[in-house]
Amino acid sequence: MIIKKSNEIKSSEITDEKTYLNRRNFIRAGLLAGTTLATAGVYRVLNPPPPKPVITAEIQNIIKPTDFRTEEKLNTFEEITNYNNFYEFSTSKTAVARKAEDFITRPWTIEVGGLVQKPKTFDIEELLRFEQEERIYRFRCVEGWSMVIPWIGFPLKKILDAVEPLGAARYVAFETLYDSEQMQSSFLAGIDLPYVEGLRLDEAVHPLTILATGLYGKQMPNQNGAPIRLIVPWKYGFKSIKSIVKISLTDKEPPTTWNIAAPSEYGFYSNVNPNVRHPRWSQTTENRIGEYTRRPTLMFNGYAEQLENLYGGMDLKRDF
Ligand SMILES: Nc1nc2c(c(=O)[nH]1)N[C@H]1C(S)=C(S)[C@@H](COP(=O)(O)O)O[C@H]1N2
Ligand SMILES: [Mo]
Repeated sequence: MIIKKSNEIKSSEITDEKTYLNRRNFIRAGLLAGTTLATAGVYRVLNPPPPKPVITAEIQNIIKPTDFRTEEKLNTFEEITNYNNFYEFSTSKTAVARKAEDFITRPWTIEVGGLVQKPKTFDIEELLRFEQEERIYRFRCVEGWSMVIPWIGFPLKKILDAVEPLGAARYVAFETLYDSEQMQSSFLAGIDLPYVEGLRLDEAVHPLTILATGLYGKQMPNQNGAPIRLIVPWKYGFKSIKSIVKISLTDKEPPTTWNIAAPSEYGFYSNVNPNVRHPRWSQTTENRIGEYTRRPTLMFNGYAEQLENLYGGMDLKRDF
């Protein structure tokens, strides 16, 4: 999650980019002397094709509650599906779509267990038969960009209720699929896999917290975390773990991927908070994808009123 604002890019780095581009031209020239086959192969590496348009099945009978929807302008389907963080596939936001194109998401199950009365493995087809709702939420990445996304899904509480948490359960741990055959990001991603995340149980059962099965009325595109991912709109985007295969109720705060990778930069709570700097950049404003001027970041990403007393007594300055 290393980002640079354009005004922080040094001219030396820009020169590097030019040298790099010249080298590409030089390699291309050299290829003219090679065989047609090799030329074609290397040409494809140097000029990756644009991602194919995403086509996923429609989700039927979506209900559209009047609450849970911001009136702000939606980001387009193209924006939402071509600017992604999904380190298992690539650390480049614009490359994830193409790298995840052939990701296999059927059959797919989520195992729900731990401190529960009735552990259960849910099949994705069963979860898609739950009543599906549209939730139009702001989505704010800790890197300083944001979008407005019309998610489809259902409250996480629905599956938690079904397994009947025991009294000792206080947290919920989530895990993403890790299949090194299909997910070939470089070791430079710098995070341990599988990707893991967690919530406090009261955050997990909050009505704003959903398991999302799609967006724009269609099943989840691979690059956005097919076939099912978490959405917690008042927290930084990295809490919203993708392509979930396992959920466990626990009595201890579960480990979380970005906290393990950089504990001084990413905490467990990670509530959106314009008053708490990331150690390397301010969080007071954000770049809404598609807009030219930065807009102010809202406390709890604009969801403070709906959270009621979730963080009563907590020192929000230390909540990063
Ligand atoms: N498994 C997994 N989940 C993940 C990530 C990831 O790299 N792997 N990236 C996170 C981050 S940093 C963000 S901002 C969002 C991005 O979601 P989007 O691509 O749908 O916008 O996914 C989050 N969930
Ligand atoms: Mo993010």
